[in-house]
Amino acid sequence: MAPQGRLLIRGGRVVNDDCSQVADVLVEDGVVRALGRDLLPPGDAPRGLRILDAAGKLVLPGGIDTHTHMQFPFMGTQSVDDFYRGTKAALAGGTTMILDFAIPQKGSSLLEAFETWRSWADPNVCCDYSLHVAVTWWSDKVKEEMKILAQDKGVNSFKMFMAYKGLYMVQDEQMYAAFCHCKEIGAIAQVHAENGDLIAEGAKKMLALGITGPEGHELCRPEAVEAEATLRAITIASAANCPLYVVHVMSKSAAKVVADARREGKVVYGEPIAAGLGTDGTHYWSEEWHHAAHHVMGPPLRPDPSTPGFLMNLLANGDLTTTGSDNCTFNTCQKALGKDDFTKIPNGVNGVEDRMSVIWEKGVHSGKMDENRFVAVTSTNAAKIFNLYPKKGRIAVGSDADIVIWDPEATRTISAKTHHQAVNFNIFEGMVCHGVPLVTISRGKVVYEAGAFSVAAGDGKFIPRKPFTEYIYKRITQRDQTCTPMPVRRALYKGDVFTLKSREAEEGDRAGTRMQGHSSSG
Ligand code: URQ
Ligand code: ZN
Ligand code: ZN
Repeated sequence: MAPQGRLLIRGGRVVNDDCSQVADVLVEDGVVRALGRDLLPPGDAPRGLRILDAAGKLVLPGGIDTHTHMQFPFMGTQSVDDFYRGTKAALAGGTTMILDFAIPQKGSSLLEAFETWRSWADPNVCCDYSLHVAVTWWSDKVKEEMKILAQDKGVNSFKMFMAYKGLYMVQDEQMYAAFCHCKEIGAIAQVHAENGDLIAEGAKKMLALGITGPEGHELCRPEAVEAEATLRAITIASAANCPLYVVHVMSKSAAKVVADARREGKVVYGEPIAAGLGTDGTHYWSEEWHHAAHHVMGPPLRPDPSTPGFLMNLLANGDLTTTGSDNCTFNTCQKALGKDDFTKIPNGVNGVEDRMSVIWEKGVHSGKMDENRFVAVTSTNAAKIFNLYPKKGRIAVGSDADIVIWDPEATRTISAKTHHQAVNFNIFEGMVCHGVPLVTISRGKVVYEAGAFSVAAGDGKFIPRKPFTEYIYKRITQRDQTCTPMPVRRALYKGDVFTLKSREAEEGDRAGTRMQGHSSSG
């Protein structure tokens, strides 16, 4: 086989978010060098050039999964898909970049968390990655570290949890301070939007009622708990004039809140995830405990079976913007930590491998979106929001050669028996999906082809992201310049002003009144 430095993807339909064209794509040294018809004259291919025939197939920008938790230490255990297995599985599904979360404990350094996550990921990733960082507490040190992360470390997104009371949850005033600071350093604020106080109370109530199984997880955090927090986060972000990104929008009501806010002109983006688009919360009522427990995640999947279709409609029409997977996987024995108490079931589901196929099946094959919108919601929009565009999320001269040759007609059946993830369960088990990645190219190399990998741990790279993404910050700056409230100029008031009494004088007055009361009644 020719060395993988040069590739010619011939005759496919190249799909970007705004147009499609039949063209050849020449890849060299990890980037797209040329794009056009008949780049290679008929005859033998030059030495060192590998030709991939893409006739009749789609050539897409590799997927960007905006939300993963690989090898995440959480709820007393650690998610089983580590940076190696998780990113390898991502490639098999047509995803060529993930954005994971570095999450410090309360009181701990954000910078140290960032370096820890990098030390786990750098030697192990098979595809490119970047890191969001969570703000789980607030202090001057946190503020300073956010600035360093944004200016020197390539982090332009910070996540606040409104749930996980006592663990990661922050209060409204801390969120307001963090949002103001995000805006100052040019970052986008992200929220896990659920009312953590209500969840804690609801969980106590369910356990008191004897509901200890996975259904209790949904019952103690109904849709309103998510919708209320979503509206609160948007209100706080708007007060700070800070762009906001709502991670894992799981319910119809929360999605409507995001859609309404966008129509009111708020700079807010909503991210549904593969799980929420592909399945629903009726599984919590399964009589098989392990089946129900494997669907436990926060916010939960919703029992209303019309939810996935509704979220997909909003994703198709632009009310929702990007897609992640929130891949945070635990094996059955780990889920069983909560066999007698649903609050102890580690939260999280799979999706990093299947996100692209599930969205193709439920979004494009269903007729809700076209191939261009598919590219927008699986890579381009994320690249724009997180300042990776046009290196990522586009096939154009100069872009990174992260490319998928996609067969829109082929089908595959999702199963834990055949998936590449480490986890022993798949929430999409048995789903037949049109839309199959035939070849995945990462950093200009064929890394997955016909079911076989040719990639090693550490082949992926950390991708730093600069602050003040124009795509979102132009609007924010414009608002600062033109919408800052101005005082009304008016003539000075010259009339009388009521005299406020000091506290002592008021207390004296009250004592006097009491004395008078005594003497008149006595
Ligand atoms: O909330 C999250 O995003 C992580 C921490 C856990 N996974 C989940 O249940 N969504
Ligand atoms: Zn979350
Ligand atoms: Zn998450």
